[in-house]
Amino acid sequence: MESDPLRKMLHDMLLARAFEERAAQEYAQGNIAGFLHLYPGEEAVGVGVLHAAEPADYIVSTYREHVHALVRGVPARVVMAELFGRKTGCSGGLGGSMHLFDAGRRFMGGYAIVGETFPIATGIGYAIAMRELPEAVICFFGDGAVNQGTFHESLNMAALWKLPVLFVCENNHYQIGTEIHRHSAVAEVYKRAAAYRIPARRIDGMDVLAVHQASVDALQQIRAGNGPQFLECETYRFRGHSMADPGSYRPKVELQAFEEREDPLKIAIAETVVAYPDAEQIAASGANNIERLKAHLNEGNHLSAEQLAGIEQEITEQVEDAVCFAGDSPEPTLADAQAALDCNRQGEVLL
Ligand SMILES: Cc1ncc(C[n+]2csc(CCOP(=O)(O)OP(=O)(O)O)c2C)c(N)n1
Ligand SMILES: [Mg+2]
Repeated sequence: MESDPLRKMLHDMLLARAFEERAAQEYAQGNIAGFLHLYPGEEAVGVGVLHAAEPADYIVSTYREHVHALVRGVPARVVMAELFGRKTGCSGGLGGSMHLFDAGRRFMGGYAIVGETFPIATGIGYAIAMRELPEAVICFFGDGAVNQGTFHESLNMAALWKLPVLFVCENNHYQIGTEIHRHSAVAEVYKRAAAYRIPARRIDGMDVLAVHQASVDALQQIRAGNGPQFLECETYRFRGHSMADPGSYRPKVELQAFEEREDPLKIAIAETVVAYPDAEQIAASGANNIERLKAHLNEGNHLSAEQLAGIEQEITEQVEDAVCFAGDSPEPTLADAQAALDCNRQGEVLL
C-alpha cells in the first residue's frame, strides 16, 4: 500500500478505473444483475474528496457509488461480491450495485432515488451537531438531483442550523440523456447554494489535486463550526448513464475530447510520475544538472515508470481476486432475506 498521499490518490484512481471496467465485463457476461452505473471519467472527484476526509466522517452517496466505497476502504472483493448479489457482499448480497452499505466504515449507503442523499446527510449532520462532535458528513449527488425538492429543503435546514455537511455535486453535465442546460434553469450549480448562504465553489473535477485541496479547505471550515460548504466538481462520464445506455445522445467528438485531453487518470499520472533519467543521461548532463536532477527526484510525490507498472500489476491482481471471491461466494438464502426484513432494531443506535 502506498504511503505517500499523492501516490495513494493515484493508486485509488487506477483501482477505481480497473474495478469499474471489470464490473462492465462481468455485467456483460451475466454475472451482475439489475442496473450498473459506472464511474470511469469521474475518479478525481470521489478520490480527491474522500482523501480529504477523516475516518470519523460519514459518507452518503448515490447509485454511482462503487468507487466511493472502495476509496473509503471497503475491500474490492466485498464490493464485487455485493455487485454479484452474494452473501459476502457489504450488504449481504441483498442490496446490489446501488445499495452498498458499510456502517462500520461510516459509509451510509448508496441510494437509488435521485435526491435521496440530501435529507439523509442532513439528518446525520444534525445528529453530529447535537452531540457536538468534530465530525462531518459528505453528501455526493449528481447535477440532475439539484432540481429535486429535497435539495432545497435540506440545504435550507443545513444552513439554518449550521450543520457539518459537505455537499459535493458531481456535475457530469448529464442527467441520463439530458444535458444540463436543458434540465436546469441555472446551469452553474454552485450558484444555487447562494440562495441558502452556503459558501460554494466550482472546481475542475478532472484534477484530483484541485478537488483534494478544495475539500481540505471546505472541511476545515466545517470543523471550525461554520456550517455547510458546497463544491461543484465539473467532470464527465466516459460511459453511458448505466450499462443499459449506449449514450448515443452525446456527440462522439465531445466524448473523444474528454477521453484524450481531460482523462483524470492521465492528468494524475502526469502529476505523479517523473521519467527517471538513466545513468548515461545523468553523466551527460554536467555537474549542475546532476544536482538539479537529484533535487528533483528527492522532492517526493514522485514515482518512476517502473513503480507505476508495479502498482498497476498489484491492482490487476486485486481486481482478479475480487472477481474470483465474488464468483465463489454463496448467494443469500430466503431465510437471510426474511431476517433482513424482520430486523427487530428497536432501541438499536445505528450512528
Ligand atoms: C426520484 C427519481 N426520479 C427519477 C429517477 C430515475 N433516474 C435515475 S438516475 C437519473 C439521473 C440523475 O442524474 P444526475 O443526478 O446528474 O446523476 P448522474 O447519473 O449523472 O451521476 C434519473 C432521472 C430516480 N432514480 N429517482
Ligand atoms: Mg449527471
